Amino acid sequence: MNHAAEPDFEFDHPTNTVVALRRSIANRLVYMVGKDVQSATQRDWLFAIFHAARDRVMDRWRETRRATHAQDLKRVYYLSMEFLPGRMLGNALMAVGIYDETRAACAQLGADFDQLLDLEADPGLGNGGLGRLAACFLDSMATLGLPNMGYGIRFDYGMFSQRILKGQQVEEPDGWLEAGNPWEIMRPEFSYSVCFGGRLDPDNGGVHWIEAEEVIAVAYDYAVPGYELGSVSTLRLWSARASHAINLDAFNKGDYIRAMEAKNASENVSRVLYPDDSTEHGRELRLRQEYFFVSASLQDLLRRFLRDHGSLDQLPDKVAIHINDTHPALAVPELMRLLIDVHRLTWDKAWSLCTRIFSYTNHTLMQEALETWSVDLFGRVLPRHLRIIFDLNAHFLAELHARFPNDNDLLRRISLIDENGPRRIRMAYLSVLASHRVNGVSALHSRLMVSTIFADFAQVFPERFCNKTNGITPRRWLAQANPPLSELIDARIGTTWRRNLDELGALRDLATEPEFNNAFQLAKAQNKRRLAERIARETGVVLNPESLFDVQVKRMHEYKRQLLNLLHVITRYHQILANPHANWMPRSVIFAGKAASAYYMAKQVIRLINDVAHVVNADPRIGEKLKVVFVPNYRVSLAEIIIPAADLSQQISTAGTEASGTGNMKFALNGALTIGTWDGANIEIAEQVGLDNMFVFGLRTEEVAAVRAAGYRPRQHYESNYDLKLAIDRIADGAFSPAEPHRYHDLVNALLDSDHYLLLADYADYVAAQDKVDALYRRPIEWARQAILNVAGMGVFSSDRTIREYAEDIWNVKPINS
Ligand code: 26Q
Repeated sequence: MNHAAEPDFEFDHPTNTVVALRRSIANRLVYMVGKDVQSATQRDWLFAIFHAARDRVMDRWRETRRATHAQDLKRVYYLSMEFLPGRMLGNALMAVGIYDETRAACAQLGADFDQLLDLEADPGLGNGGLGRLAACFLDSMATLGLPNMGYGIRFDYGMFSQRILKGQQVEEPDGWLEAGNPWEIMRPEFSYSVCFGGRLDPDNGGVHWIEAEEVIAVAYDYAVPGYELGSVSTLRLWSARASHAINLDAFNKGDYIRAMEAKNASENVSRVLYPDDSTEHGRELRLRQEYFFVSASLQDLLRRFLRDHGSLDQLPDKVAIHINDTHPALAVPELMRLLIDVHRLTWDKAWSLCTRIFSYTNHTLMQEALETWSVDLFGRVLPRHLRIIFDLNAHFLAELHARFPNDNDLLRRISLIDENGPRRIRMAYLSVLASHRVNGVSALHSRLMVSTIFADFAQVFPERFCNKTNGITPRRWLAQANPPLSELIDARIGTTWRRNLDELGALRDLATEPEFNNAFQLAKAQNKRRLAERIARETGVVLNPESLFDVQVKRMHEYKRQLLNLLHVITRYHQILANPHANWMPRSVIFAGKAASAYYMAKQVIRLINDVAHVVNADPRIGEKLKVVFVPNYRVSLAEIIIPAADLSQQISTAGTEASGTGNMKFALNGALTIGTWDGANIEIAEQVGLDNMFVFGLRTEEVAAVRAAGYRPRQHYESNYDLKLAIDRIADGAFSPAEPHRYHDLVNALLDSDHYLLLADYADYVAAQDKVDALYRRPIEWARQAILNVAGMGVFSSDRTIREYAEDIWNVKPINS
């Protein structure tokens, strides 16, 4: 390492012994937090440890930046509205390799390490899978030494925190930064002006953007340490600050209060994450958020590029920009604007650079979740960008017209502007048009992508489309979350699976070895006890750790079909009542997940789960044969406790609706068996672990389409299936809501009249699969054998594999040579 550039600039590099760590923590407590052993609160200790850990990441962080620069490497810029990194301290300590040492140092100082770790706020800067995927990708890019930077928004308030009051979801703000954040570093020297509104000056060809309001984007950096400090990446999040220009203007006129109001209003742009992972569209603040972070990020990366390189010609050789779903798609017109209006390139030159720089991942096929913006709203907020999009569209359609002169309907269908009704901009089409690669997130999803929403584009640009099946980082999702299983694996196959997850394949041979099989069961039992204690503490519901832990945790969504799971629960309840002395396999059914605040049906399902739990758990005839619990406030840190404790993983979306799923991978990696539909990455998991080691049920994608095409009649299933009818009738007649018998009227009618996600069509097969689950669980050695085979087959679902594929096929980036 080259630290000694300046002769007098000397400093001490921290060392990693227990003694050195103890001294660092004490130093940080005294000199940074300003406390001593007598007066330190728990949070003071946490912050002192945080600073001591951060010190130990700094050398590699600087070294990563220096090497990337010295080797003049191409960088990936991963643009994402959402990042769900989870708690950072434990992860950093493991990456640096000082987890045990730090714990020992804390013990010597009299601080309770485990309790302190649990005090850290969980940054909820995302809704669900998409944000968590971005975080796994940063971990893998850092571990693989790929030069990169993640760009997003430093929301003052992340995902709301969820409380359950009388069975219903209540949202509360998540002020995760209120007590300060010892990991982030503010970089006010990287501040950029971002403009909104105004108009185009009709002079000069009408392309000058004037009279816009200005907001300042200020950078906050987070170190993302790769495993064993492979390299250290940067997550740069933007926070909005009012520009002084605006304030001074009002202030000079003597209206200080009005100036402060304007300041607040413009800082609102980074105030709060939209807690909706699909349908909420068309809000101006959301558009401003998207533009805000994209504009700052592009200005920042262009500044860095121009500092190091003379000519913009080389931009595609040094810069890859990835857009994570369409939320950052404004990067396309913004890069065009910067290249043309600021850096004075011609249109053709600028466009040719763009189409070599951008790539785009699609995460959903559902029409209602595809982002579009009304032309009117868009033109008011971003007049210059609207003009660029219109010009782009005109160029594109003219070229297409030359290629397909007789197909006017193609031009209408493929246009960036949807003209059926009030005009709207199709952000997904804009993203495809600008990207040299467009990928889906599982094999099925990528196939459906080119046969449905992008069918026309796939005809025109077939070489652009590809698949990159999602993955998860084994560092957080096995090593960190599941110490008992990790230690067991370490003892048998060594520790290098953390970097090379394919090595788990060696566990196949151990699946039937009695000693390993038994130890595997003990590890699971330990995790189940940990979860049962936590659930008892948080909800008062006491689970028997010997019962089968049947788990569905994910966002609440009709397509994910938590209600199908619940229908099975109710059926089981009725069957136990009808036959109380049969030899029932005790089960604990565990739910968790947030519903978008305006999503009525999803909230009703939460309420019904809690109502059913209330009745079932209190029924003395049921006892331990069945327990139901909804664990509040699902988030990354809770997932780390729940997932390792699961016996059964529920992945039961209607075939063709779940783009990939990543929870499915986390459960299998932690030794749960999956009950799942032929959807998303479930299919590829089945291919890896074997159909014999998974409970697959339900209609397949083509069958779903056929059933719908033939005119689906959910009532037929209801009328012809006794158990199903009983379950629905009991919901409808208020058996679970006696104080308000009609509480679930809407929900029942939606099921019987339309059942858009075909719960009733899949019900019988699902219940049959659940019966097979019971039968297998009666044979613990066989169950454990299959669970071990699941773990053993999870090598390909490492996000390291995913990122290597992106690096080679999409970004064309190479690792740092160290
Ligand atoms: C869009 C516009 C306005 C407001 C919010 C949004 C919005 C926000 C978040 C739309 C979608 C999301 C998140 C989507 C998401 O998490 N998708 C999931 O992505 C995972 C990673 O690829 C997949 O595994 C899941 O299948 C997919 O549902």
